[in-house]
Amino acid sequence: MFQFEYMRIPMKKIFAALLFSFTLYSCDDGDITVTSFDLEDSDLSICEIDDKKVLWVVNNEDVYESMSLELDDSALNDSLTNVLTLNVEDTIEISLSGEKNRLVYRIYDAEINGSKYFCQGVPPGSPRVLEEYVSAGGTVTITTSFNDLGLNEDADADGDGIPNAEEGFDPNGGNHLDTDGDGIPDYLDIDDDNDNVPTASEKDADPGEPATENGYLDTDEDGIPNYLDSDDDNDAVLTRHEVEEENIQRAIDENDDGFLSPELTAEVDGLGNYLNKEISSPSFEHELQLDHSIERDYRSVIVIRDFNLIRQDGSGEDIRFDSYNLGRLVANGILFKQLTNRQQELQDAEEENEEGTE
Ligand SMILES: [Ca+2]
Ligand SMILES: [Ca+2]
Ligand SMILES: [Ca+2]
Ligand SMILES: [Ca+2]
Repeated sequence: MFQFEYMRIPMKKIFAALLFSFTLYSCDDGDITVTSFDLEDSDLSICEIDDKKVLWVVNNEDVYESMSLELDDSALNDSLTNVLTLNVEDTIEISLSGEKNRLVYRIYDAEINGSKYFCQGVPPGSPRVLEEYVSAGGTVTITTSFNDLGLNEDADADGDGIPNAEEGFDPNGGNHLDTDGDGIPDYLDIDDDNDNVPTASEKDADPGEPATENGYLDTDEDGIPNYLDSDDDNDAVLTRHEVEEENIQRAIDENDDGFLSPELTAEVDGLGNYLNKEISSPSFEHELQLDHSIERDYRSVIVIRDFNLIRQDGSGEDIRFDSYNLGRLVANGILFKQLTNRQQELQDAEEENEEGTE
């Protein structure tokens, strides 16, 4: 709920205040009697125009209204319009003052199309604005977190098809499972056993193929599903050493997740030699690892504190808010770069080398 200051005072006074507001609005021409600001805690949309980000929500149900927040601040992400910040560590605070940062509430005479209205340089002439309130003062706080965490069925931060709950995700943080010890916890690791076959391409068993109790492919039937088994055919040669270096390099260059298909690595009967225990040589020893970058989902919650909404018709109406929860903005599929410990080591060594030769 929004918090008018008078919400905190005794019942009799609330009644008086409600009477007062009824009187206030009943003087209006037309039939507008609703000024509830009941757009709180909404799912927000965003667009960027003239270097300004506009967050907005509209309601076309019983009254045509919108709440929009315009922000122009260097603390916000400047390269992706659909995400406010990638900083999940700190809360961003923006002072809601001046022309550039402001909250605006409007009532219109007809249905409003938010993306047309807020995302074009000049707002269309129709619908017409009947009432407008603009903020004075206040502080916007933006708190951003990952929106792909948790233990529900659908939460799968790395998108490898195995939900966080099955990948040893620790909801309290700090103690996540890391099967291959590469520094990336399983719930963020697209290759959980570090064998260079992405989990997504080695988890599924076709009908008739050996599988674990949970239904995951287990070629060598040792009870460890292929996606957690560094030697899928149990021929004592690691899967990562049964695939040619140049195939791995091509996969990294092209970011082609399906590269370790049996076709590409086939030796016998269309079966990759990493899945064929009869073929335990050659062994292509190398240290290459797949690109472990993933896409992640973010959620920003926007709360505005200590401000007034001032009616723009000169009536002097001025409503005080202690705290207004504007809502949340969800941004999906944002590139999240990550390196395994080994990749980090190699990168550090390379950088040191470059510095040495300068
Ligand atoms: Ca994983
Ligand atoms: Ca793997
Ligand atoms: Ca196995
Ligand atoms: Ca093997």
